[in-house]
Amino acid sequence: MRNVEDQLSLEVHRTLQEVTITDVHTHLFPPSFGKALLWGPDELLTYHYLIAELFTVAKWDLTYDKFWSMTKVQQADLIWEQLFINHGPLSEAARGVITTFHKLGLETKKRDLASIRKWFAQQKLDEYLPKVFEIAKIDYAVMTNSPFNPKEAKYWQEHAPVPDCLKPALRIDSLFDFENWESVADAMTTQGYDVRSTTEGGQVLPQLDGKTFSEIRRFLVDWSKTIKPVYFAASFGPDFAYGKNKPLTEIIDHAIVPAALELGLPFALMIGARRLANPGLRNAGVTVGTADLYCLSELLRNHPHAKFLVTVLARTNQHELTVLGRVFRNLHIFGCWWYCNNPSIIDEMTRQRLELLGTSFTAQHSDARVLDQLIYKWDHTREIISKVLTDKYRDLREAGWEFSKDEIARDVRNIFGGSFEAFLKR
Ligand code: HDL
Ligand code: ZN
Repeated sequence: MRNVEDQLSLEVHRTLQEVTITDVHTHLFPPSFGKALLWGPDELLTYHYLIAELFTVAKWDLTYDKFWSMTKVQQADLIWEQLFINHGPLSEAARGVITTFHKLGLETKKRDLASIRKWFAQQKLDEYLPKVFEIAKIDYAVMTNSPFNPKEAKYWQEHAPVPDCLKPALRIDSLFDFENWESVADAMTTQGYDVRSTTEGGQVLPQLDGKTFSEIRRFLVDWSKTIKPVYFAASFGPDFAYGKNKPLTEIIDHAIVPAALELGLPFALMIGARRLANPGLRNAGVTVGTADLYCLSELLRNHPHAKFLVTVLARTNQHELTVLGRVFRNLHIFGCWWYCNNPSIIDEMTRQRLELLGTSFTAQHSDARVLDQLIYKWDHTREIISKVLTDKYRDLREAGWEFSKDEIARDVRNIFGGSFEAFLKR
């Protein structure tokens, strides 16, 4: 009995190691976008997850301002010393740096950051990028591309080259930034879109009329013709209130969904990030909140022909999201986002999703901000999900079902991109 079990776990583990994965959400950029593409040891060490962790151990006299005034190398040295040498790198983000260096064949046990930096300095990005994709076994990664970022918009308007392994996503959080609507509207009007505003109680808000909606829709369609996105995407706080928040609801109903239907693209919603909870930490200072997913169910019900990709940040929202994934065929759930991208939660979420959805979900996305993170984020995920799937196939066998190696490979590919691509094509 034991060796049959071992056989199964070896087979599942091998399949996880061999499956080519589609990374449906990252913050990577093409090398032609210059410094926008982050890579190398100092970017890995100053990942905002590690910056937040540094301040859990740093002395009180290390103020945020003092840290932000340091050079990238000084920040990296401090994080290396504090989180890797003075304390065990046991957090997921710290262990990930070690995994990345180790999988690149670097001698991590010597803890010699200088020689690691020297190795990276000899890498040529145009050769290094495909090498990272090969080690991580990723066929392509979806980026995060904002038409509201003038620097990035310029690269797109100048047709900067984009390798096939990177695909765009049109990121439109700004359309919901009603605190700063005046500058958001300006960004669109300067590009020739007659988006109108109104003032209510001293606050500049979108003018919710047909002209504004059709101009926002035209903005989305034109930008989609330029960058050819895989999907539209926006992140929301835990206060996401479709159906209650009037401007949010009407911009989705009358501009985003019509543009998405016209182009046959899904709209990805990432819900639960409480931004600027600790402003001193900048993008490391975001926390999490439980959203009211009834609002999401209303969106799904109101637009049965539109496709929605959703991930939520709160562990407390995961079960309800998975149930929505069962009940609404126009919803595809994806990833263990950000604070859920940890072995203990990935394990729980993936078990829950397999038990409620079979393979009709996307188990993970890397959210990689630094190119080399693809290596560790996917290595760690493969290990965790290999254990989960071994248990599930064992349960299936005990129920009286047999399955081939090819069928295991089919199911594994489905939860790592196959179901996502089938959803896009449906
Ligand atoms: O809004 C998002 O896409 C988030 O993923 C944020 O970029 C966040 O900073 C992040 O990188 N999480 O992993
Ligand atoms: Zn992200």
